[in-house]
Amino acid sequence: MSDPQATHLSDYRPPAYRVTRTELTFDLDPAATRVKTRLHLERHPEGEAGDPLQLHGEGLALKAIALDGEPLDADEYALSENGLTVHRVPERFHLDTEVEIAPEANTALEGLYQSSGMYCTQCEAEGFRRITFYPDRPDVMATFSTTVIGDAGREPVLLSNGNPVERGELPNGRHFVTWEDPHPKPSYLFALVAGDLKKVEDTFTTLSGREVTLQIWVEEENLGKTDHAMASLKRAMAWDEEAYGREYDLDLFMIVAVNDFNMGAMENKGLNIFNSAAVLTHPHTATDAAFQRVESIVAHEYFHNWSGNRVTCRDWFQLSLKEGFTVFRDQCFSADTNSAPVKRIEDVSFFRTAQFAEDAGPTAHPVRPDHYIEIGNFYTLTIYEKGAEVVRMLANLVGEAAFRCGSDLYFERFDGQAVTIEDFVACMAEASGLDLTQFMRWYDQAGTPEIDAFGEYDYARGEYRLRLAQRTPATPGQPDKLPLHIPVRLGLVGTKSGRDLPLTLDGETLGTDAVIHLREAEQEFLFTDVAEAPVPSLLRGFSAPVKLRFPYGREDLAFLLANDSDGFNRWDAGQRLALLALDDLIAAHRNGVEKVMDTRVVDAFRSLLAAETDDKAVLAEMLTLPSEAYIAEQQPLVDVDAIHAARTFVKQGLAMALRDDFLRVYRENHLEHSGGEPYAPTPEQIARRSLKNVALSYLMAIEDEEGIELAREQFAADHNMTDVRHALTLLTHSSRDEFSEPALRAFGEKWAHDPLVMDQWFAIQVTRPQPDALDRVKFLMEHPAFSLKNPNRVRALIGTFAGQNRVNFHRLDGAGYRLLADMVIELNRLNPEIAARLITPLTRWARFDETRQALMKAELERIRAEKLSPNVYEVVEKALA
Ligand code: B3K
Ligand code: ZN
Repeated sequence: MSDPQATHLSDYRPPAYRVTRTELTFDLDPAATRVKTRLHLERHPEGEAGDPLQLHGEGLALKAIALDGEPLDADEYALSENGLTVHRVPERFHLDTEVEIAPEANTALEGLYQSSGMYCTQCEAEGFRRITFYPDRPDVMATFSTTVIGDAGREPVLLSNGNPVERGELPNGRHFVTWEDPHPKPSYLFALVAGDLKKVEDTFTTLSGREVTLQIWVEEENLGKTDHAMASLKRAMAWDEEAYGREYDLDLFMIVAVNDFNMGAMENKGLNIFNSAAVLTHPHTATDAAFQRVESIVAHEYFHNWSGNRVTCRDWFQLSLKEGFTVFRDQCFSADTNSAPVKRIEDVSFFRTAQFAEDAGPTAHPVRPDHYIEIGNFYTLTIYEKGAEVVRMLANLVGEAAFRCGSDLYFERFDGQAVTIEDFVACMAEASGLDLTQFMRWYDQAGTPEIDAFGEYDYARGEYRLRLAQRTPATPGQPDKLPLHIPVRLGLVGTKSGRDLPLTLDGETLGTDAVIHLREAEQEFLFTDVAEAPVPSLLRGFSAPVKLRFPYGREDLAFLLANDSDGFNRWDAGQRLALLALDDLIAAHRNGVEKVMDTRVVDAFRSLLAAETDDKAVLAEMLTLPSEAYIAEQQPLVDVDAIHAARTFVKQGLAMALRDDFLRVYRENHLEHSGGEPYAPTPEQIARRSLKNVALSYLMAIEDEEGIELAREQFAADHNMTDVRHALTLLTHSSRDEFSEPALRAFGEKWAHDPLVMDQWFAIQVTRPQPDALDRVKFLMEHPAFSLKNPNRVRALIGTFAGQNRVNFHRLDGAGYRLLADMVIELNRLNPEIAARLITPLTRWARFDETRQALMKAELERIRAEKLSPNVYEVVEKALA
């Protein structure tokens, strides 16, 4: 087999033929499903007479083919590994095909497959071609009519996109339902579900007074776990009307929960298919974080109905057009429904850890890539999260009103079309009158821009001079970068008053919080009438996805932590302060010097704990030390063990110094046990739980006897999964196996029937810092609840170990790397999309010492020696390039 070939953006051509209508009939069978397809086609205005008709198709057994009702002779068409070509076709015609596929044999979970006995589909990006021959590209949009035939006993429920228009009985215990989707859509939004499912139903009345039926379809035993998803859906529908003026456009909106699913969920028109982990919740089985994740994913998929479905992407290079924009939309929705500062802190914290690492590694790519081998590899943090940051910058640049006008213009002008990122940005430029030419570079340049900032206060003149220099490092295929248009939101905090000072720049008064525009490689900003010496608070709210360096002293950071009016930057000042202390300790560990705790960190934490704060959620974030992964991001060369030792040292130092404060905070916020209110995922309750659980984690860091007692009680009280899981994690990660072993056993037995809880049980154990973690992974792989065929299980056990247990994954004997490579090799055959994602930690080899580099590369080489799927091939080639 020849090496897989790349597709290039510069090669884009419109399709030669377009499909005006698609009629499908599925006769379901696990081993031999028959798919009959009638395509109504016409030549594209830009196509030429004589152009052959080319259809994608993979793994399809063609049973019949006819053009305008006439069966085609073997020499009138050609079949290949990738599809079907009909040599001569008229200007307007219909084509009938019939193919056979085997859903039960589909372990890649793309196209039509079976999950827990039910049939379901995943077509984005290129799964529809595994269902039937089709121009499987997003710029071909058609109305669909879909008839699904199944066994009335095994598959009483038969679903597809749109509205059901006909149903009936057939001989041999079969029955059918026909669905009609009036909105033209690309094939990637097609969906089919068939099985023995039960529904929960509700309604939503749109702004214009139309009543929409809402259904969530689940297996019977999960009927009690849909309330939160349903409530989230209704909130999202109302929010999209309010924030974007977007109403739902069908009479029926369905969500289906599926156990085997590669991603979180999929926005198929009118029939969203969800990974069960992204929709099912119950206080006893799901944590606060899971409740919030469900809310945001339900909203995300719903928002796609406009940003993605009604207006879609011209080609897959434009993927961030729908994903970046929709992530931005779901982030704003979650900020509005929960604690806005905490939402921003969580998003940025994740972004700076994971996306920065991607941007600095061998798979770095721009928000709009210009080539790919396998588009399935491009559902990345860069496309999604950096794409969302870029839209956020746009929204801040043009301002709220113009952003709304721009989005209205975009949805109206391009409704029913497949468009590009330029089309979107042009609407924003038109609505605001701003020139966004330079801004477009954000879409085309990979890598994280770095800003070096220097400030100088002139007492005599009352001036503050801020110098900013930007530079974007080279990334694969992009050695040289141009300066970007970077909005830097800032304030100058007076060191005497502790307040934001009024800002005057070039004679213009800007208030006390303003955005300055960095466009050049180097630029100077002179603020006048600055009454007192300030500490600058830069990049407030993380106003651009960049790394900003400023030579802050520890006193400056403690000052900002206490005084900054921007909640995000207060948190960030605390993180920076902790990082400086951690740097010293990492160096001490490496040099074998005795470690000393920085008292300024202790003092800063003491003040935080003493202050009467009403935002407990933000306080919990401020009391959380930077993660090992984030600390690693800051180091020139990652020393896994030194980072772990340093972080543990700081945590223990804080716990020893502030033990009584942590105990008090725990007690003050731990109300549930004493007959308090029932669990609810409200911002107030979540804030209290996070704060007391952070406090408990400090007490457990020193294995304080009272702390251990509290953790054991919290576990035994069994009040809600957030508390139970946290307590079990702390016990399991402590050295007190006499307490954790019985607790783990009890938990494992109690929840053996619930795979989503067992995933948490796996994750708790494989993140244990003790040296037995890797053996546990191997042991748990033999557990009856584990299966390599289920992506959630693989992620919970193997993904979590490799991604989150840094000391054990990076063991110096290479056993962690070997285990991961073994799994990648097996999954390469079963599920290439999951296999390719799993490799990520190995691709980061360049960040480690020579010994680890060699071990990691050897495992990558071992993978490369296999017969690889295009997915794994692309990632491994880049990693070893
Ligand atoms: N659009 C889907 C992604 C599915 C891609 C799988 N290869 C999920 C989402 O972003 O909403
Ligand atoms: Zn999406």
